[in-house]
Amino acid sequence: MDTKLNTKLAISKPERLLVHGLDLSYFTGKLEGYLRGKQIPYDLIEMDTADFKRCGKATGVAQMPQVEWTNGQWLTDTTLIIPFLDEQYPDTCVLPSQPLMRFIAQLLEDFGDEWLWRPALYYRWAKAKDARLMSHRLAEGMMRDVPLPFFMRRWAILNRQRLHFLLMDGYSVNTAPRIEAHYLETLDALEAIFQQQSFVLGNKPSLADYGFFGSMFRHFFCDPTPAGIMRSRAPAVHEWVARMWNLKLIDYAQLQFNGEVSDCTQGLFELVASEFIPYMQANEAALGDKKRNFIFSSKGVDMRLPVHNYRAWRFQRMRQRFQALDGSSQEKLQSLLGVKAIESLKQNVPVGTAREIHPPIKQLPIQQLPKKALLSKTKILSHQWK
Ligand SMILES: N[C@@H](CCC(=O)N[C@@H](CS)C(=O)NCC(=O)O)C(=O)O
Repeated sequence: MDTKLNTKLAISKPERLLVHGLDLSYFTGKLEGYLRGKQIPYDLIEMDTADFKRCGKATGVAQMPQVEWTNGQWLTDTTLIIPFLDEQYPDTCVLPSQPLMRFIAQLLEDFGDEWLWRPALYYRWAKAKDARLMSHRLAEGMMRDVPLPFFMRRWAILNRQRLHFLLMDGYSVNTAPRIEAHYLETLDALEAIFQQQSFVLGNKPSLADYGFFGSMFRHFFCDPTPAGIMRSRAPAVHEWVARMWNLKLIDYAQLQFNGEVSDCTQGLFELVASEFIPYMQANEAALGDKKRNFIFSSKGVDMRLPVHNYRAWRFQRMRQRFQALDGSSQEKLQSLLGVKAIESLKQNVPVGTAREIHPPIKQLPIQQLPKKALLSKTKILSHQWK
């Protein structure tokens, strides 16, 4: 172990991180891209169902990725892990220090994480070719410790994913074209950016790029149907995905964010303002009304969506950050997002954050727990860096 103390947090860093996840997972891909960019050595440990449960017990949240830090400490939730690691390894920060650019990068991370999830899962599980391939991969990967014949493991995972990520997440024959449009519109908006500049916020990679990387890399670039669309419709996005996987953030360390948002990002901000912010607002309102589902109208197409506590917390965090900005930054954001979205961001944040109000959200950036023998049944997939 490297026991050199970080003077700010006095935390010792492990030599290698142990990342529990899957090489087809959205958020594992987001974290892997970031760790590669920062050149932080890690091993990817392919989860099986037992490891998924064990990690969930250790952190209090059943999700992937989950990261073993050191001395029995765990990291969970990429949106908390990234700022934590940025502080630990400050030479290669992806969070802009200038407050307005920082807010924009975090807003786009929210959009990438929470808005593109639905179309990403839709293409994977609604399209026959994609569903066949991915159910095969999950049955032989994550489900390898389930004592059932292969065809039954495959059948079980296919049905589980279709139930949760299609039927319970707004999918029907009527809404399918709109869910596809969420991908196509984002692809077009990103294509307009990458035809002009190398990264979302200019010539330096930032949190905004990693916010898009999970869905764009692990789903839209790799799953057959959306990948075909990306190759023909958005070649600059295709090229950006590959570049993100290969870049070293240290090569960009000397560059500064210039504090100006280029005109080519306009299409992206229109999507954030017209669909994503109203969606986040409707989700929080439904949670306040103690509903489990709500109807969201996406350009006139009604979708029945489940309420997410976690997304209410993300939206409250977004408002807190917006309200902490100075007047001129708020005005600049109004010119990017329009009056209506700004009014939503100005709404009061209830006392405490949603995380405190809704105790099931237990994600902590770092959690002290007794060391457990977690690795007995797991398999190290790949060794990255060194
Ligand atoms: N906010 C979390 C989201 C993690 C997440 O939702 N991961 C997905 C896989 S990519 C998951 O664990 N899904 C659980 C399931 O499918 O049951 C993060 O950023 O790490």
